[in-house]
Amino acid sequence: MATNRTFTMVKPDAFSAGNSGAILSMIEKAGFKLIAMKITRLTPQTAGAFYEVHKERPFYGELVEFMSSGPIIAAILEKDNAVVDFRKLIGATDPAKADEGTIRKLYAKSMGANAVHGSDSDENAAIEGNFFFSNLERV
Ligand code: 3AN
Repeated sequence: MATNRTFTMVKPDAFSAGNSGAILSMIEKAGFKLIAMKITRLTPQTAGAFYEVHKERPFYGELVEFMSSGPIIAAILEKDNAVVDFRKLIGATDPAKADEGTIRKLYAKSMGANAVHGSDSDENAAIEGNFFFSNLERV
């Protein structure tokens, strides 16, 4: 059964371009409620740990370097069918393949600098939310 929570990040490219507010607005207008949120900055070590599942992928080094290159916003979101609906809202990993009206179509620059993260499963949503937030930091 699908849980009702997912985890997202506004990535360094979107944060530094000043697109955080517009992206969070799209997320809220799509019906997602903010359960936890913070501005933070990953180090190469913490970014490496977060993306541990991609360790064997050829782009791992580039991904870790990019995700630790500047501030991000991390957030837990709530909505029925959150994981699947959020993946639809953000669009394909490659912005060139993202549907019109999706966050990545509007704000992503490339496969790496693709504006936002969205959990790919309920299990990962819980792991990723717990990576950033304690129980005291969420409603
Ligand atoms: P998604 O974020 O859409 O779930 P994944 O899980 O395939 O995509 O990849 C995780 C992250 O790794 C992506 N958000 C993207 O930033 C980065 N990434 C994926 N493929 C590439 C690639 N070919 N080159 C550079 N970065 C990539």
